[in-house]
Amino acid sequence: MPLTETGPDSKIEYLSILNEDGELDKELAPQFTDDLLLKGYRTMLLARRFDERRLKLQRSGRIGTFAPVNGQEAAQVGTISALREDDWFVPSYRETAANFWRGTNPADMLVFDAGYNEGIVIPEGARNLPNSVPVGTQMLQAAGIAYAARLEGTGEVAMTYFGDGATSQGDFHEALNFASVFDCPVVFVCQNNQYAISVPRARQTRSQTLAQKALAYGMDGIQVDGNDIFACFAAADDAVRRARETFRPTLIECVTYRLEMHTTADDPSRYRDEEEVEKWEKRDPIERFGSLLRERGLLDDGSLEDMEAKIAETIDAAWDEAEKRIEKAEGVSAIFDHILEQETHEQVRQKQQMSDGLGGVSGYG
Ligand SMILES: Cc1ncc(C[n+]2csc(CCOP(=O)(O)OP(=O)(O)O)c2C)c(N)n1
Repeated sequence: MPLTETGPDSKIEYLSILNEDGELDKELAPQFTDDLLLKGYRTMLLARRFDERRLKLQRSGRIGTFAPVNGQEAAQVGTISALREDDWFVPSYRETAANFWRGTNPADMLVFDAGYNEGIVIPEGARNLPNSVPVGTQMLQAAGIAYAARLEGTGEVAMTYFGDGATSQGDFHEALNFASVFDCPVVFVCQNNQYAISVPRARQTRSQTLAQKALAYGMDGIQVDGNDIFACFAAADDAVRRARETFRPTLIECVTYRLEMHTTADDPSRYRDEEEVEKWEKRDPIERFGSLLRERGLLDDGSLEDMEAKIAETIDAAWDEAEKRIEKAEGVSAIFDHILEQETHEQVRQKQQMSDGLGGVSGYG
């Protein structure tokens, strides 16, 4: 029986444009205005400082748990900035930096972190979906949105975000398969931050890359340096263009690292060593991008200080607004409302239990 070659005819490539020493590949580098470069940097820094404040708020009992973005800012800002305003952003729970790029009000995020529905109401006309806390469901929603966009001929694209752990969910495989078979203009952005809570990437899959899973579904896949904002943008821009022109979906694997805990309920020192974290700290996406901006004369100690001061003001104002809104909010048990037209017995019981447990207060703060 003769053996002949079959299977996918494409391979997975790895893209890096701004390397770890801050050197830019001039041939591959996308062209940006100085304003856009600075906007990208500011958004990344805002997300990091916002996390630092949220950690303090959580530790002092003002808000509940949240998932820090620290280390993944370039993967998010690089990819999301390839979208148009009328495209769809379908996030998971860690997409703080991407949310800021999309104009999400930081006060809304704090109201949500404190447990109130009011924080995730989609503003009129916005194409940003709320954070998906169930791992993986958002990928199916993005495929469905993209399918509808193609049928309605709107020319819109959906971009959805998830982690390495989510690639083990059935939803991931169903979403990729559906999107590819039915030509859905969707970009799947996997932030491979090396861990699904305490489960390392090596225990998640034996595949050499996560990007190659695209080939099984007959779509393009690419792996990029997720701490390099230029590589993330270039891959996303290419994928968005393909989606818009041909409706074909793409899987992008951003190789990155979560520098912080999974959520505030997690202690990463129990499953990873300091050495590994230090190795990744040297590849910090904000530092790397910042060095380039300094070299180009777009950033110096003085302008960075001004930027930090404005960011601190933005965060102070967000917490002031959030506190006022929390006082007037419906109450945390309202999370049971607006789900089903008629509540089930079990929902009625759980809602009562929650109201009793919280003594009917309107918040944790
Ligand atoms: C359907 C579902 N199963 C389990 C969980 C519990 N859970 C929350 S986060 C998480 C790990 C997800 O890891 P990954 O997809 O790598 O994303 P990351 O948190 O690293 O960004 C798990 C299992 C959940 N939220 N939803």
